[in-house]
Amino acid sequence: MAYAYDDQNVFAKILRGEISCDKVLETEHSLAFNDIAPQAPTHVLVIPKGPYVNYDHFAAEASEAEIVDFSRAVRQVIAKLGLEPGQGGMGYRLIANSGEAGVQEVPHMHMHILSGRRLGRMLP
Ligand code: DGP
Repeated sequence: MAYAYDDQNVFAKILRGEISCDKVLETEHSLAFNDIAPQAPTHVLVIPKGPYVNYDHFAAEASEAEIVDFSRAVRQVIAKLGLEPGQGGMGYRLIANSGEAGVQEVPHMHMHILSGRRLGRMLP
């Protein structure tokens, strides 16, 4: 089934410059900015610039250049904020809510980077 991308979603508007964001980092294919409703002292969202609905769509159809760029952009944010575990940083959690079960609200692929406090366990 084809993925249907809605270009009126809020992250598409941020990418077009129609809505402002608190930018953390930008690369050729990715953009990172602070979440508007932070769930932890550090809460950054990383999005690909391409029109991908969710992680599934991105991983299936993005180019290798976009996927590598995105993966490195996540890591660059982590390094910029000094979060690297085992290298003086306190660590972090990555979350990519996708679809209904994941309770994804914004239908543009995004990765949450959460840190700044010890987060509750998610798995038993
Ligand atoms: P999710 O449930 O994974 O789709 O999370 C969407 C996140 O996007 C949520 O944590 C709040 C954030 N968000 C929604 N609208 C905006 C916005 O206009 N600006 C920013 N920076 N973040 C937003």
